[in-house]
Amino acid sequence: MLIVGELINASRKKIREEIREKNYDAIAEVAKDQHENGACYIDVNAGIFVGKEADYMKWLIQTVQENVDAPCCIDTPDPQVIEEALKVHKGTPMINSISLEKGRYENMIPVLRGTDFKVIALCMSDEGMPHTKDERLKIADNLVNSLVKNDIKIENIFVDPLVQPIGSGDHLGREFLDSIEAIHERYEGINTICGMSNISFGIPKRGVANRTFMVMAITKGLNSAIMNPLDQKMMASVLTAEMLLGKDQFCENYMNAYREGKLDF
Ligand code: THG
Repeated sequence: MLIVGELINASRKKIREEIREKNYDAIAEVAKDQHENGACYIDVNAGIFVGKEADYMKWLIQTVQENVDAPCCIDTPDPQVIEEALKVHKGTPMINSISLEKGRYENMIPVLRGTDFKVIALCMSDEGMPHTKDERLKIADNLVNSLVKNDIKIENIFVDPLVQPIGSGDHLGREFLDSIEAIHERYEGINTICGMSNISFGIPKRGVANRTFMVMAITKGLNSAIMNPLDQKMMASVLTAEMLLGKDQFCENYMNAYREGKLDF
């Protein structure tokens, strides 16, 4: 499982204030904590700072990369913010994300063309959020084909079928899971990714729903997630699911986690 650490996101109250005040040490700490606990990419999102998003985004990237040896997952719908961010980012970033929405799609393609960037293809269009597997696959098809035509390697594409709250419809968990499975069947070598916590929006005891849904998605082939690597119970579920699916040779990761006390809670 390729883990993208989600915690540096201005939609979180505490982080919002730390970004606003450019509190270097606080952001550095959250970056280091996530990296030490298994995040390969550090998501950075300054989306709530309208008009100042690019400035804060650049500062976040520099702060993260001065403190951890990891690329960022540049989390913004705005292609101009991505372009600004790329001026300071070192190494090969993950772009979060391209979608079929007008303005986003056509302005993002020239930025991505021929690069080795990891690209999240978010299943969203001007028709709004997709609900069924078929709606998701239609958007995914469109995005994957156009990315490949623009010289993005299939191994660098991360399709996000978009998790939606189970409280909005009983079928929404199932449709999401089926789309993960269908995407892996259709495109050999592709990756899938998602932000899991949306599934439990509006219901109590969100953690157990998030963890259970994660395990179900891993069974369908999910191989990357935007998540909190400091959430020990979630990390244990991921590790255990992968071990039981034969994706952890000689149970090495599982046994290491056990020895480090990471399965004790
Ligand atoms: N897909 C893609 N990108 C995404 C998402 C996605 N980026 C943003 C988001 N969804 C994933 N990131 C986060 C970051 C933080 C939190 C949730 C998702 C979080 N949420 C707290 C909660 O849910 O209880 C509340 C926030 C708070 O602390 O105030 O921490 O789906 N491609």
